[in-house]
Amino acid sequence: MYTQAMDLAPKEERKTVRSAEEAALEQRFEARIDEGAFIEAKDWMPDHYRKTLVRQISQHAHSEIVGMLPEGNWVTRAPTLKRKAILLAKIQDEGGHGLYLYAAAETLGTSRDQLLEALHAGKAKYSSIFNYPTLSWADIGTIGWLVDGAAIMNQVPLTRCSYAPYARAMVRICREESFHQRQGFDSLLVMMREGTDAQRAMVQDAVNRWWWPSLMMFGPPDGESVHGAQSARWGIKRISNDDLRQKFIDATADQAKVLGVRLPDPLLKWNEERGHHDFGPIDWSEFWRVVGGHGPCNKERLAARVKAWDDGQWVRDAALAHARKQATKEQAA
Ligand code: FAQ
Repeated sequence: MYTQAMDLAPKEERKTVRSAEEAALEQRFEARIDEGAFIEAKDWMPDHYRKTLVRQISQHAHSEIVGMLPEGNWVTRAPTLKRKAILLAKIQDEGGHGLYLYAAAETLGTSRDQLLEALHAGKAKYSSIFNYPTLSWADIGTIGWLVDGAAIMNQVPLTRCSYAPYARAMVRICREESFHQRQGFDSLLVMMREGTDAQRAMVQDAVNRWWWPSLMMFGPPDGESVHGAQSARWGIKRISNDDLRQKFIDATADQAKVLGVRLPDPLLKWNEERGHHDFGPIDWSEFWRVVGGHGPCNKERLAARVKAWDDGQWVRDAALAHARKQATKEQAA
């Protein structure tokens, strides 16, 4: 009698056979990465590559969703109907980005429920920037200019990420973020050029508060980046944290001149020899405090997300009940 069990080698031998197979698969995977090929959801990939992607994509998705909160705070207080419509559209875009990204993470075998559970339990990270408060209307323009500006700088290289479903999601996200950055800049430009002295002061105050946290969005310095080298090796990150931060500073310093605002760094200066701006030290203790859950709004942000999830339970229940009813009807027909 031939059974499947009889085909199996003893346990130890099986392990060696499997690991030899795995070594060959890994070699092929690394060769494909070296060729610059894209990896699709059904392709074989090492566990560590999969986990790295789930970690980064889920953090990214959570950032988009939590990122709706600081801006949502100003929907009812936008100064004109036009600005309110633009803000609403922008916030909806961020929600959409979160959904594409959760879908991209799901292709790696982790469900959206699992990802959200980790967020709500305070185990998953999201971008440090969204733990700062939005104190005035100028904060909204400044988020568009600086926060979306930093997001695009970081995300354009992700359109060439080796994991194809993430790269594809990033193409559309980057197009929308670019519109967001321009609307923020436009909103500030109007205040700076046509506004009162008080409005100009409001813009300067917002820029003073958001500048350093925006620089922290790119993550810790390269020497302290835990995942940076491996993610670069795998073609997940194409440009390092420090190099992206420098590119952002160079681009933004020129935009600040057009706006007529001062970036709050007395050491910010063009360095002809380097072909880049020099800048002052970043307070990394503040960054780690915020990432560790002790920023100005961490508790409030998490509580708002948990409440939204709990309040929405009846909608999810109703949708599932409706789907079940439809399926039963179809079966009966
Ligand atoms: N905040 O080893 P690395 C947006 C953590 S979307 C919190 O260098 P990695 C749109 C990092 O996770 C903004 N944590 O990490 C919008 C790791 O901890 P772990 C989000 C941070 O992954 C605009 C540890 O530090 N964008 O703004 C941060 O190689 C306006 C060591 O760091 C993305 O997520 C941080 N800033 O590089 C929405 C883009 N930085 O996981 C609404 C995709 C680092 O071991 C309104 N992500 N950490 O526990 C990335 O490109 C990367 O994940 C980095 C970090 C560059 C963020």
